[in-house]
Amino acid sequence: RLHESLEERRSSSKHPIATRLFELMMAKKSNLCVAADLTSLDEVIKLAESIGPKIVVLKIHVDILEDFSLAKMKQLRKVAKAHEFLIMEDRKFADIANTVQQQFHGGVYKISEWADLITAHPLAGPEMITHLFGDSSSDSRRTCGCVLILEMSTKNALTSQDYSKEAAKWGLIASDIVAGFVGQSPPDADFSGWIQFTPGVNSASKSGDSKGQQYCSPAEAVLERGADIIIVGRGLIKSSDVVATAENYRSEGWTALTKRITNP
Ligand code: UP6
Repeated sequence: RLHESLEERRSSSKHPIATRLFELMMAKKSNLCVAADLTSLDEVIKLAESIGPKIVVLKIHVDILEDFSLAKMKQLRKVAKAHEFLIMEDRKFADIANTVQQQFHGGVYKISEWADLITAHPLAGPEMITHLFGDSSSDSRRTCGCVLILEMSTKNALTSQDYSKEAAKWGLIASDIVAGFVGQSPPDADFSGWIQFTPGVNSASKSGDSKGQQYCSPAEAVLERGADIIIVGRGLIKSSDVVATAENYRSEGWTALTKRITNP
């Protein structure tokens, strides 16, 4: 995977959302996902309008929003359509399939109505992954991709090598559900149609956030850790010029990815 072109990888992808994401990356020359960890959806929409052209994914945590409404989510979807990026809900689902299905489709948030990608911990086992979106007739199997959390970025995370190795195997079996994974290194079962998302990226801070988060630079994430897409949160949203900062991360991330592909 690491040295294959995005075009080659797009053609081996088995999930329509991963296919779309490869296309967006190539068209926008971007492998930047911004973690819009703001507490107001109005603010998220404003941020998305300004940095939309630079990013391929906007990642949110719907349960930290104080002004959530489905009407506002529709507005965000319009921005996503206009600027061509995907919306990832970083819900980190982690329960039995029967519960997760309800969390995904129901409740207040109705995540299945607006998310292109969701994250899930493979903790509950392979059946949870295969049944995540509902039965085989569920539209969500085509409209939403699961991103498996194989490794976490934090100090002393319990996502050991054995754990992520086993989970990656389950992901391969469910390749019609899984569009990619969150990780800090390429998994053993490193299927080229999958997209590796790597959080814990911050150019300004090497030391982490004093609450267990650990950071590396965009180049390290891509060249040393195997990231296809870098996830940048506070490194961008706390900056005084988010558009300029987005351009810096886009350019650093994309240069590193191009270098990895062209100089194996
Ligand atoms: N995230 C991590 N590490 C993981 C998985 N997810 O940091 O292993 C998510 C966090 C946050 C973002 O939930 O939304 O990525 C990182 O934000 P930061 O850049 O501000 O630290």
